Amino acid sequence: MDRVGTYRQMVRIREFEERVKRSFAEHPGVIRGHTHLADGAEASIVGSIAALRPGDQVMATYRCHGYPIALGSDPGALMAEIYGRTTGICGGYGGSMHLADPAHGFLGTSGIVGQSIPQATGAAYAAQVRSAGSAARTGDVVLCFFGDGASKQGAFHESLNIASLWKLPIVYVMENNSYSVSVRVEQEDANAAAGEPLATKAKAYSMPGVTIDGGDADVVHATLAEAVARARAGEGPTLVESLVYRLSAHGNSIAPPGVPLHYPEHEAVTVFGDVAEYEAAKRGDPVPRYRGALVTGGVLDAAAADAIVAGAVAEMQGAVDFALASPDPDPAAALRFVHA
Ligand SMILES: Cc1ncc(C[n+]2csc(CCOP(=O)(O)OP(=O)(O)O)c2C)c(N)n1
Ligand SMILES: [Mg+2]
Repeated sequence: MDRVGTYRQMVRIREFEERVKRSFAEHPGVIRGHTHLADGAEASIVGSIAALRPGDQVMATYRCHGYPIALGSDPGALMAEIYGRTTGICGGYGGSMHLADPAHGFLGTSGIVGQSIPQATGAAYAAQVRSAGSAARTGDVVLCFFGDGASKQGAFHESLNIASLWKLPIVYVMENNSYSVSVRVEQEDANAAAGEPLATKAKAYSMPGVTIDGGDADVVHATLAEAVARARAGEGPTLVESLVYRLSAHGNSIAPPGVPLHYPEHEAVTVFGDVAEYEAAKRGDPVPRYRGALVTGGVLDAAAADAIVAGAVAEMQGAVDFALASPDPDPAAALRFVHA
């Protein structure tokens, strides 16, 4: 794996998310709809996607800005989508929670918890059929990202069952950030998740299941490389539980000034509900952690690392400028993709 390139991608994702977060203060009321940031999950995202090759595909949740960035999508078009502009990656029709860029293998996302799991399983079935029908045996693989909360959905179990039976070329990456909105994963008096570590659920469906430190890009990459190779070789799915931490609130406020937040409890609980836990997570922040590993290991010097950060800051400023300068959609086109 290109470790410097991995660091660069992690920094680009972090800076993109920082810009989205700041957009609510800098341009109040301009972004409509909720946004969910992936700061804290950069190592998991980039380390996973680094195991893919062209032709492979990815599906994810509403916490979705990082994946297309890692896959090579244009940050300007992603930011413009979040800003609801015609130049957005989906023409402004989708917004933050509905990013898709099939040209880069990013099949899409939605606000429905668990949605990626059956859909990615279907995409893996399609990839298997395509491969069987091609002389070259393309062997494309699908990565399916979802949260710890989504593993409580029935669709998770149905999907893993069929994927195992049919040896589908898929890797399920559960990004366990310890929370479903404000419910802790092990909270006994709530709709939490029984049976830890959650990767043990793989056993029920006769597939390998592993729990890893999702804050270490090298560990993530090594794990995914093995799981992807297994899927490509026709040996079937793997469940990877990638332990990450949500360094931001569950979702960003969409409220214009003076209007109450849609979900004020998100802001109150979230990461700040347990200050000590949050501070410990901040100390283990995967982005500076990876920088430290590269600098200490002599792979990258501090000046080069600073240049990567400066490059990402300039790039994402450009993305915001592009979004702000782009036209709003024509209201007359609002029903264009509505089918009845
Ligand atoms: C089917 C469905 N049920 C409930 C919700 C409300 N909801 C939105 S986010 C969320 C928590 C999901 O937690 P997790 O899967 O761990 O993902 P995370 O947000 O932590 O990344 C819930 C319950 C929803 N959007 N869709
Ligand atoms: Mg979660």
